Amino acid sequence: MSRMNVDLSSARNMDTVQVEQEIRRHLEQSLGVEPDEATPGDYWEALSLLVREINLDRIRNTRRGEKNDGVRRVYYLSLEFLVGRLLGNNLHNLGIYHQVEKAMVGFGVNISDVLEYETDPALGNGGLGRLAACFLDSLTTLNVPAFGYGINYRFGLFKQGFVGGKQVEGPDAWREDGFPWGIERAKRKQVVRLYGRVREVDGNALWEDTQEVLGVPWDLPVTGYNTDRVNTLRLWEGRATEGFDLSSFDAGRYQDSRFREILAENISQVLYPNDSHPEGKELRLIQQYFFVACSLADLIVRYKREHEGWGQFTAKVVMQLNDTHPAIAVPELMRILMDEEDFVFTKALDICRSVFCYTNHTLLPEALETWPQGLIARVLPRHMQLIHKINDHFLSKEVEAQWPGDHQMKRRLSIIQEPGDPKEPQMVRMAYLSVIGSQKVNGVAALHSRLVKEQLFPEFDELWPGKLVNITNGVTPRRWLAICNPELAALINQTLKGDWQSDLALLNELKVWADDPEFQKKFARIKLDNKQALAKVIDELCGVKVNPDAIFDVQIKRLHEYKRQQLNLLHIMAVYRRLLDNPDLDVPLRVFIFGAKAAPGYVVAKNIIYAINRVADRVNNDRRIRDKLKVVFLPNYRVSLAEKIIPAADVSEQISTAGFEASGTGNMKLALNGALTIGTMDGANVEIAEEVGDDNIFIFGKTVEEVSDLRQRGYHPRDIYQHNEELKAVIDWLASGDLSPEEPDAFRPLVESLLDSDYFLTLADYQSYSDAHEQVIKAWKNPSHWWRMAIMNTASMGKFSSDRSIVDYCKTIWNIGV
Ligand code: F58
Repeated sequence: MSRMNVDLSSARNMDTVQVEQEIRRHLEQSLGVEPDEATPGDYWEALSLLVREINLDRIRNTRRGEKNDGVRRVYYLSLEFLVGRLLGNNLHNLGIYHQVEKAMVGFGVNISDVLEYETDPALGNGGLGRLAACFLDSLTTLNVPAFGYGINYRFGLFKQGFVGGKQVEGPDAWREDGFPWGIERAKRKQVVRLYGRVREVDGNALWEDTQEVLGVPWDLPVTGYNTDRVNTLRLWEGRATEGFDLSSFDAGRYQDSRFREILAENISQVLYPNDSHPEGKELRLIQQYFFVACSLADLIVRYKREHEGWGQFTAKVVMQLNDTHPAIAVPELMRILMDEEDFVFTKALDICRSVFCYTNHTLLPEALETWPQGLIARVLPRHMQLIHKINDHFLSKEVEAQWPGDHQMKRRLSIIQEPGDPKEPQMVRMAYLSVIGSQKVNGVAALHSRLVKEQLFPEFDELWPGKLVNITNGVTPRRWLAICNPELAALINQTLKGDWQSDLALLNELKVWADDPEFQKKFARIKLDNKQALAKVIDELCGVKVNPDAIFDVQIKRLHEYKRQQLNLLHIMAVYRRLLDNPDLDVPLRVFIFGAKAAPGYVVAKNIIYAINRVADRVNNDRRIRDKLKVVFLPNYRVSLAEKIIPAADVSEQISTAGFEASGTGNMKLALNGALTIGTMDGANVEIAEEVGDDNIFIFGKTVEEVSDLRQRGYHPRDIYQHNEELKAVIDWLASGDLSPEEPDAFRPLVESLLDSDYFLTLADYQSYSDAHEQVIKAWKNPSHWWRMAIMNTASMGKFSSDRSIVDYCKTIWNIGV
């Protein structure tokens, strides 16, 4: 391949002609096609190769600079990274998006068609994975030396389709057709050991008879906005060690000889979509250990290359555990330090407690990971010993010092949970292991962090005051405004001085324009354009025509009972009935838009999807209501779909039961793009309300305190059902079989969950939610008021940039100057 004609370090300054030459060069010389016969796919590939070339050059420069400086690095360990499509993002960060757009016009090709060609890697479930991607973007933008470490899954989160309204899951072989961003670095492979047994020799622990698998790294360059730094997202892939085990094969143990291959091939095959109940999958535990072991070995090699001895380790390395999924890193580092590097136990624990930090993303008891002790002991025998050792030390020294003789407290704080039923296994609480092995523990929004202290880990907070902290989540304004909503970005550029993309607080200056009729008109026009574009997508995906003049009311997030898509559904059903009762009702047109995947084993969640689709079918085809109401469930919700929905949203549904949504980040993206929130006082909604002011948000429902009061008094959903005529009517309708005549009991899981337990208080919040929707309608009927509110929302989102979150992490947790 011939070299590039321009200097890579100045890619930012490339003009349209140079860009055009470079695209032509790649088409002709890398792909062997003439521009006039090239498809959008070819253009995409040519552009990606061009960007890859620039990134590789910069990655070398970044590394060189770091080696010379002996920098402190952040390692973000996460089983999920929802990076989204990369070409548009990279072009934007390189500052050549517009040149490329123009060059494409020259070739007679629309850049949107080219960008659409890229697969959207679904290497995560939801917010936790997307947060990791926003953080990598911000780390790089802020010039923080950082690595992301994760798994290069062959199959990402399942592809969602609907058959007769029910969710069906298909495989997501996202990189089958090639993915130009990934760079395999076979030379940096690591060996990971599993199973086997531990033998004590002269006081040393020998972990023997293990099975070995290889981890091969696959690097994705991470670019930042307005910086030449390129960080790395290193994803590990499982491979069998060379050859296969001839001795087992000769001895007739064919299964054993194949074992390594099967195991290795399976490790990085699939992302587990388990939600609601953690499945005790051995393979998931192996995945966790596999990526942790590879990552630790890798970063230690890097550390040793740059430093003599271990003296600088805690100064140069900090590892953020994204939830408890990488928690096995704590005993793994202990093992390395004690068994391979001759550290004594207490010193090794001190080091762990300097380099690890843990982010908690949930209070839901069933979502807090535990593993059967026997399973860990079998798969990772040495690690189980070390967990016991950490636990013994913690209970006998630290808990004992704080609460002398208090056995009850020791039982409560033990990493090993004693089962209620002696027949059940003892479980290892990964959250406790993470807290005990970390320097700092953070929640992801102010309310959540308070509840982490008060409800989840009160004893730890008492034992180690100051260890539990808050870092409110954020989102990257590059992907979630500049790139996904270019018209609004252009309006903001025209209106503000300074670069809001690097300093989102500058948006505040838009407030003076909130009442300006001309500005409102432009803002409203942009929203309408975005809604027109989304209407097309809706038609393509759902075959439903929606009117862009309608209110676009959006709920996009994982499907979970605590997020209460069912509350939205009950209200929609009520609205429909109101319209049937009175087709002349003076209400604005409304389109309710859903996007969500349900974990395949989560029965009620899937039932909610089915119910929404059935109601949608009925509503959308009922001429009596004269198109006043439409309901659409967009299939296969993912980052690239979010980028189309969010700029087009008028209303953002953030309606979780108070105390359950740790933060939410969709709430921030939607408000940033001028959608008004209808929401509970939960997660980051609380801080959004604080920023936008009570007049610019629709808050409803029980607060955390009211939820807990109600529970204490005794909650009886059937009482509410009996006393609320409208609510009773819609639930009866759901239960009647009318929506699914061929399967009259179809919605029993949902109806029973609502009437028998209603753990998430859907019925308790129903009336308040319905009233809040009336307020939404009232505001919509007054356009100048509506657009003022919408502008105020965009203008007030400065706090929710992930750049701010990362600065907070640097100051509060990582001890890095930015
Ligand atoms: C989410 N967690 C929180 N978990 O629900 C959300 O409030 C928060 O804003 C976000 O993290 C970022 O802090 C989340 O996305 C998962 O996806 C689980 C991963 C493991 C399997 C079960 C779902």
